[in-house]
Amino acid sequence: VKRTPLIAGNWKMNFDHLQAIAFVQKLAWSLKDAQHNYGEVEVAVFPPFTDLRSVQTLLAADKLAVALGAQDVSPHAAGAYTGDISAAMLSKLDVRYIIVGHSERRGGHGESDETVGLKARAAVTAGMVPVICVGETAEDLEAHGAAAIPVQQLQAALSQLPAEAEFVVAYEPVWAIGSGDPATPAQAEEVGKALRDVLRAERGDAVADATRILYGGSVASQNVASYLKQPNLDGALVGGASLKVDEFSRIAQFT
Ligand code: G2H
Repeated sequence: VKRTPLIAGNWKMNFDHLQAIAFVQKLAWSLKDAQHNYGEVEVAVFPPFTDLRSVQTLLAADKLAVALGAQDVSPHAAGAYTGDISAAMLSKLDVRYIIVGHSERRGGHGESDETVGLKARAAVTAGMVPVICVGETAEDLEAHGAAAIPVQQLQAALSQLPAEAEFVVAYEPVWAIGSGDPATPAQAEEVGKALRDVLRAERGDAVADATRILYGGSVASQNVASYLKQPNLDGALVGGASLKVDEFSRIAQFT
């Protein structure tokens, strides 16, 4: 089954909007230069909220082949939620993807499986594609093995999503994030396979075959190809290495 790989750059809390413009411009040039080096791949950047408008304007004006993503979204549609950003607001900025349930939100902001599911649903309702992050901590790994917690997190998110929803799954073992110590390709594939089995059981063959499952956690240009070779991994969610133009561009040319 053929799925277009997705290379997603999660900037986290880095780059103000001026830095964002400079970065995306350089990235687009670099990708254009390298176009003959890679096959079909989708590249997306996930800037902080304050950068989205600037990046949107740049992408639209120059017709650049980079998709725009957001790092989070409110589960609520509108109203008295100080500090929150709604899915409708993001969709007006040509945002296509929204990360939900990143471990830095689950862990650092106490987001439950239910909240993550509601955020994914808010993204879908507003016409966008949630990137549902799942992953086990070092303690989970020790106690339950690699796949059990990611599988449970995915099932919980799916229970909130309508049958026709399009979404992406990102497997990010918490112990591998920002550590420089990524999961081995075989470890990541094992969980990728378990997640695809969940998709097949809960949503049927068409969804299981079409849905992209990304690996995230210390992805770099030297290791990205080894993940993309795995039958159940279809891309990467890249943090630290997405902040360097040359490095991120090399990652996008993994083939
Ligand atoms: C995991 C990943 C991107 P990094 O959080 O979401 O970050 O590549 O820095 O491990």
